[in-house]
This record gives sequence, structure tokens and C-alpha cells, in this order.
Amino acid sequence: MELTGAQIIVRKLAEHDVKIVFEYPGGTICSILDELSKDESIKTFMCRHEQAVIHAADAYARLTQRPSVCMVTSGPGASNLVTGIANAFMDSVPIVIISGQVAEWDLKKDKPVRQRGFQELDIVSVVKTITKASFLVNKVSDIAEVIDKAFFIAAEGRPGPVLVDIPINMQYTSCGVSDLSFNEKITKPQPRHSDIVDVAKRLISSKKPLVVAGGGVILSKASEPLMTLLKKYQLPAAQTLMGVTSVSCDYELNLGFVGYAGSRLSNRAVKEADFVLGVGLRFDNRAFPQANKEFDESAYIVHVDCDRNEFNHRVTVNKTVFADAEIFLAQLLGELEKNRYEQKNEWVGCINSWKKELKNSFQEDKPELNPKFILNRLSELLKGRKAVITTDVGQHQLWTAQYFKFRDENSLVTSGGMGTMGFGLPAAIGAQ
Ligand SMILES: Cc1ncc(C[n+]2csc(CCOP(=O)(O)OP(=O)(O)O)c2C)c(N)n1
Repeated sequence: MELTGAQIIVRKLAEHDVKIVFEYPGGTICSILDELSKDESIKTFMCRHEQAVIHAADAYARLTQRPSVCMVTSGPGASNLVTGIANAFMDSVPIVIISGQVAEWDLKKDKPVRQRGFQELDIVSVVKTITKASFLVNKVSDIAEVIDKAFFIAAEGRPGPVLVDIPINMQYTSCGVSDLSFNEKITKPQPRHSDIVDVAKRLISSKKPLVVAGGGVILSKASEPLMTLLKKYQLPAAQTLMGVTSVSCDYELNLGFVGYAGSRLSNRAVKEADFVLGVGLRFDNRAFPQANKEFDESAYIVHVDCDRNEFNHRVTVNKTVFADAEIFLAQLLGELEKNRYEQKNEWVGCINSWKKELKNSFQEDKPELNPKFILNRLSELLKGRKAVITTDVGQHQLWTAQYFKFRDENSLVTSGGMGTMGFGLPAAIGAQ
């Protein structure tokens, strides 16, 4: 059969089960948007600025835990995405970005000129360092494969944004197409059995264990095995900003989020613990500003992550485990069950005494309009309503992470790595 590039794209999106495309129109993307308007299974959602387009797509991907899609025109349309692409890259959000490009014959290619086509911008080069991959399509017949690759790369391993730039002439030109199906399956990294055995042993023999959960726990949908582990073995748990909702506020040993803006309780536990199990985090400089100096010198630190590049580049750890967080935690639970485990009652008692001692500066017994009071009240009002909270960036964001009572996994959408002001409102629209 003969299909235009735009028709191939729409079929591919349907095959990848895309239900919404976030977009802002313009000359070089109109062929695809035109074609999309004929497909009733995919809704388009137009924002008023490309930065809003990508932030809305970002929140939608975080909450659906699948790649979202956004489309923009060339030149300023594409360059308006840059902050949002970086935001998604830092926070491991899978987005397939389709940008229109000027016609092939208007591309400057290697010529030493600034531009040839009106609104021509080499967006593929611009976003090289803030995407997992970026492609300029060279032939109409390549479109199907490039779109499949984009979805695969965005979701595989540690997720992130992928950009596909498509010259306008390839959108309206036809080519012969036979099979459009895509069968590549994503596999997740499995931990080595010896690592599981070793981590279990270390946990059993520790006196003051601490789990630190990061955004990777949410990305790999690992809150359930994490909560089982914590409850069964009465383990205290701290979280990074991205991992805040991985541990329910109802868990009595949830110490809150860690770092310079985090809770005093979790920071104290980090300093005192003799065994730290970090899962799905980067040991970043906001959570652990002084890197190894944050921990007790003799603490044994384990780092579990699906991105090997994150190992040992800030905090030097005793053991790295390259694995998907959910698989790791499920296997660790299995291994612990085979062993005798003595509850760490003394350590739990110690933490409970800190709880009384480390009263927050916003006292509960003074019900006045302070951030803690307001966020606690908001939590009560929203209890049981499966609310998603999005924040902008600044002090309110950090107060929200610290004082809102998150019960549901993945119910906070916030800009972690980039700290992008302007994220909150479009993210709320995407979340809706
Ligand atoms: C796009 C962008 N520009 C600048 C900053 C630097 N910045 C971080 S927080 C902040 C102030 C935020 O103030 P407000 O929005 O009133 O929130 P509050 O801190 O009062 O909660 C600024 C300017 C940023 N993070 N992002």
C-alpha cells in the first residue's frame, strides 16, 4: 500500500497505543496535524506555548508511565521546547517529540551558512545532550522504523525524551509500505543472584539499616515490594525529592525526604545508619550535599540502579547492583524469607525518640496559617480522592514534598533535576 509520511506517523502512533498528542501548530508540522485530525482514536491537545506543550506531555508520561507524544513546528517551535526537554531528561521522563523541519532542499546541511530555509534550525544538534537520541529523518521509507526506535529508546532502561525531526516534504510524500508492526520487547536488567544474597546478609547483620528510595522506585512501579520490605522488617526509609511518594505517609518509619531542604529526621538517620540501601536514586548533591561525608565512615552503602553511569560518580559506595528496582526488591524479599531475621528494635526505638526530639519549627500545637498547617489541612481535605499534586519550583515545592501527606505512589509531579519554574501549571493540565 502507498502511504504518505504523515499517514505512516499516525498509524504508528495508533499502533503504540497513543491516545493524546500535545501540540502547537505551525507550517512544517501541519501535514501531520491534518492527518491526526482524521483519526478519532487520537485526541490532540493544543497548548498556548511549546514550553507548555512539553511540560503537559511530561506530566502525562509521568502519570501514565508510558511515553507521551508532542508535536511542534520547526525553528522557534522546536527551540521553545528546549527547557522542557532538559526537564524531562533530568527526571527520566519518556517523551517522543516530533518536530517539523523545513523541506529537505531548504536544509543547510554542512554549508557554512546560518540558515537556508525560513525557520530552519538544526534542532537535532541543539538537543543532542538533553535527549536519549535525536534523529533527522532522511527518507519517507525510514519514518516507520525511526518512530518505533523513538518509542523503544524513550521507554527502555532509564527513560527519557527522544526527538524525531521530519522535513515537511517527507510528511506529504508517499511511499510503498508493507508491514508496519513492531515487535521489539523491552527487557529489564536483572540483578545477579550473588548480589541479592550479599545484600540480604548485610541487611540481616546490620544494626542500624536505612533504605533511601529515589524516583527509580516509582519509575519501575516498585512501591509495593518496597512497602512490603519496609513493613515486614521494620526498616526506616528516607526518600529523595523524586522518590517522595514511593513510601506512604502512613508508614510509621517513613522519615521523609532527605537533603538540605529535607526532614531533620531522615538527615539524622543518614548520618547514623550503618547500612544504607539506596534504590533508584542518583545520590545527588541536593540530597547528599557533602557526598560521602553525609554518612557514617563505617557505613556499608549499596546502590541499586538501572543506569550504570550513576554508580560511584559522587558518593563512593561499597556495592553497586545494576538492576531494575522492582525486580531487585522482589528478589531481596524472597532471599530474606529464607533467612532468620531479628528485628532492629533498638534502632527503631532510637528513631522514635528522635521523632519527639526533632520537632519541626512549624509546631503542630500552634494551628496557625503556616506552610505545614496549610499542607496538612489540604492533605486531609484530599484524603481518599486520589489527587495528583503538581508543583512549580521554589520554597512551596520543598514544603509540599515535606509536609503534604502522600499516600498514593506517583502522586507528586514536580521538576526535580532541572528545577524548572513554569512547570507546575502546564504539568497540572497534562495530569488532568
Ligand atoms: C525558569 C527558572 N528561572 C529561574 C529559576 C530560579 N528560581 C528558583 S526558585 C525561584 C523563586 C520562586 O519564587 P516563587 O515562584 O514565588 O515560589 P516560592 O519560592 O515563593 O514558593 C527562582 C527565581 C528557576 N528555578 N527556573
